[in-house]
Amino acid sequence: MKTRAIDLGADLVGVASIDRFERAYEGHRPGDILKDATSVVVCAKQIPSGALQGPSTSHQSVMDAVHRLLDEIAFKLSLYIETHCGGLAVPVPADEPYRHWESGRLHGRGDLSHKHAAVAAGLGRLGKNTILITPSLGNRVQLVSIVTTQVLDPDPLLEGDPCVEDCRLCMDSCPTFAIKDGGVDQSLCRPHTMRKLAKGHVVEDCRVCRRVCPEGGAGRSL
Ligand code: B12
Repeated sequence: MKTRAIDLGADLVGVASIDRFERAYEGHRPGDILKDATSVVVCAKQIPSGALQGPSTSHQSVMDAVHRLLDEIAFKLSLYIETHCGGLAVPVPADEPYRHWESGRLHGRGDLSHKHAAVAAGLGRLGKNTILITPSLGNRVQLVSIVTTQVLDPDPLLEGDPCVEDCRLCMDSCPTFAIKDGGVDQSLCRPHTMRKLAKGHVVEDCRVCRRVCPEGGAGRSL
């Protein structure tokens, strides 16, 4: 299954057992997505570090492309699991759509949180900016998950703090100081991040908490 995921274009793949999701919000656990779920497969795809430096139009195009690619990997891997391993498999959207939305505080939640699933699958740990840092590709990865009833061997968890000691660059660089207590205040982040361009295109303009992280991608300073 893992070889197939890599053949389909994933750069990293890991497996989590569902007992590792007990701290997830009710309604956002693997069993809420698929009855009798036993495992979650998580795939990561690298993005070019340059996308974080260039204009927001290029960044948005990279985000759209990587999410399409990850959704396709999850779709094909789900079919592979059902055909060759057995059981049912549900691909969880890489980005949108998701069901949970609180309009008052602009707060969304994925049907399953991929970054928490990636930690549970042993792919990395969450940095202070709350996104996943992997040992080989840093934080320059986007993620997708597949929930399945197929019993798969879980990968070992990674230990330790992934951040450079005493580093607070992401928190201090956030223009709205939205990163606090291991979470992000979405009501501060979203209005600043999303920008409407002259022709009406909406792009994610701010990505500073990811760009300044010393645990970046290829060529990162460690
Ligand atoms: C909503 C959302 C946002 C929101 C909130 C981000 C956040 N910190 O969760 C906003 C709009 C702010 C956002 C911004 C960005 N996002 Co976003 N976003 C999502 C989305 C759709 C859902 C995330 C989610 O459900 N979070 C859960 C939050 C709401 O819960 P919480 O209250 O913080 O959770 C707390 C506890 O309940 C507990 N918890 C919650 N669930 C679970 C589960 C388990 C198992 C455990 C143990 C604990 C636990 O832990 C938290 C701390 O206490 C995911 C896609 C997906 N389906 O996962 C992408 C995703 C997280 N985003 C991503 C990215 C890249 C970004 C940006 C970098 C984009 C950019 N502008 O450059 C920024 C980063 C901002 C930041 N510092 O977080 C990537 C992260 C990749 C990575 N390497 O980790 C994801 C995974 C998309 C993808 N397919 O790759 N995003």
